[in-house]
Amino acid sequence: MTAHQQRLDALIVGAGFAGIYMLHRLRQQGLKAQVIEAGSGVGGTWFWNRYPGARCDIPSIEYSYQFSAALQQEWEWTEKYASQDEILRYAEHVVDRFRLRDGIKLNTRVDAAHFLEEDDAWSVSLSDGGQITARYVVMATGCLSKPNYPSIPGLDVTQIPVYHTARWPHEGVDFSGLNVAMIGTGSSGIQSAPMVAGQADSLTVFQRTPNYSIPAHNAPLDPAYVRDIKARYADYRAENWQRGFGADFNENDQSALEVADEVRREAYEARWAKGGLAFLAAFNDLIFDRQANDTARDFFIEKISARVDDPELAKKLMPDMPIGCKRLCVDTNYYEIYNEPHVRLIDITETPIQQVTDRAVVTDEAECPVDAIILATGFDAMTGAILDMDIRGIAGQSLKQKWRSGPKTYLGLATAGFPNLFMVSGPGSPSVLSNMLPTIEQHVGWIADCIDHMEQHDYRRISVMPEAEEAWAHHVNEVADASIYPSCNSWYLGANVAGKSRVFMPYIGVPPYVAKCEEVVAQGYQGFNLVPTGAGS
Ligand code: FAD
Ligand code: N01
Repeated sequence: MTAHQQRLDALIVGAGFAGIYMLHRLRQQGLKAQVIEAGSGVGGTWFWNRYPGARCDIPSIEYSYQFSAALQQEWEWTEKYASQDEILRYAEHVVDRFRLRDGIKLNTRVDAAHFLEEDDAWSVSLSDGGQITARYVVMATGCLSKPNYPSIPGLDVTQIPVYHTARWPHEGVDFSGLNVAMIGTGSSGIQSAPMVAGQADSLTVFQRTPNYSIPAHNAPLDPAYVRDIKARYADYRAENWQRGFGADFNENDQSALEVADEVRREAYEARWAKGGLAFLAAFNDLIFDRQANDTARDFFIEKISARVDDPELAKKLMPDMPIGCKRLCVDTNYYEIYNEPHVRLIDITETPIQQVTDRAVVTDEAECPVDAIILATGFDAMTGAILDMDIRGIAGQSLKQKWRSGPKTYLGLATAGFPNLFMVSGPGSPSVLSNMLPTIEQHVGWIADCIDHMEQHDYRRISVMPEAEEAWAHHVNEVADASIYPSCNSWYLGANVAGKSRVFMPYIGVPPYVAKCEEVVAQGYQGFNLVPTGAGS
């Protein structure tokens, strides 16, 4: 075997929070494991998304690992919602603290992974020409890691500098004195627009769909609050596992429709004053009942009106989809920028972008001369990064082919026909509809335990039973169909990417999901087929 041909027990793709913890767990179990990461550093999301204003929207006290009580106690977050650079420092710290750096190969992409049936192992091809054989492969490739680039004539050849929020230059960008165009008004656009507006000579925002956004009210963390949480961190985490999104949203168990108007309004005002995603837990039916949702929508519409001086402009910023149908955005002064004379909104459903030239973004109506373009156009979510690789399972079946009508998995952990291959936060798991650090840890823990089970009991192959996968896909859709989620064109459905199949990808509900994962194990890996060493396939 040459230096370029390596044999491992497990290969992990991606060095975000999922890959980092996966490596730690598998090493603890004595496996020879390695992470392959395309970027030049660890941290995944927090390595790539360095746009101004980038920060988390789940409080950092919760958006952090819980596998090590010592780490939890030692690390000090400075703000309620930590900034990108602080979260990246945390990821770097974890890698050093648990001595993982030598197990991570950077600047290298996994291009292909082919299952060797005779060997019960994966043959993995790397972008540097390297070849690795591994008995297990774990895709820790991220739900939001493949940027979505709009296809606008001229965009790929323009002389105007173009920056995607998810591929932001490490040295930062100084927009002082520049006229800037921003395309996209999702969380990334809404977080960065006020920062860019604060620097640039002018900012023109090109909006396709208006979004709902709630103030973050971000602030330095109160040391007394941190002391209190740290004194009961394990209990606090345990309580949050019982919550629908796995986060402390202070859920109210009443229907929005069963309380008096004043009570409902008071509840909304209180949540608005606090800020953040917990607004959606003001009542138990906001994401399940359109009429209940409308009450929250009316409240938001009023708030947008109050934040934007020009009523015509305010109207353009008002979404007509149910609130929460696309991920609720969390902002600092987003709507207020439109009260400034140098910020302009162009609704591209009225005046579509025709092309980008070497000096301007040209719409049906006008030419908008700009010096820089920001693409806040999001991601090919949930499946984009996995399907970028040539993955071939039993009988050479390609995953792209298998998922051509939408992804199918069992529990978002594995997919039939691709033995010994696991996914962290795969489609069909709560993933993006949860506080992702805990649910990443839950997935990593499940996979690590499963591999340990295989090693201890001398199994050489684990594969998903097709009927278990079908039943799970049916269940994921059944739950989604009872909610407001499928009612708008969100990335949860793949609707933001041209040609992508419209399938609702995440699973709604952390507690029932975790219970199902535990039950599957308790029933002897129900829905999986385990093949002992020495037995035929
Ligand atoms: P990622 O962090 O995406 O890491 C995946 C890694 O895999 C990347 O580094 C990528 O380069 C690498 N990779 C992919 N394909 C290959 C390949 N073929 N070869 C080699 N390497 C590859 N979630 C929350 O719960 N709360 C939040 O507040 C929150 N804020 C967010 C803010 C932003 C701006 C974004 C974009 C997402 C946010 N998320 C949030 C979701 C976030 O993606 C997850 O919380 C989490 O960081 C995902 O970690 P991960 O390790 O699964 O994936
Ligand atoms: O991406 P998005 P994002 N022409 O897909 C528009 C997490 N996150 O990077 O809605 C014109 O939400 C698109 O329009 P439309 C979080 O989970 C969290 O902002 O498809 N416009 C939309 O307005 C989030 O949900 C934070 O009609 C085009 C925008 O671009 C997820 O990541 C911060 C277009 C994309 O919005 C993705 O967020 C950032 C085109 N061709 C991200 N294509 C936190 O706050 C797309 N658009 C923690």
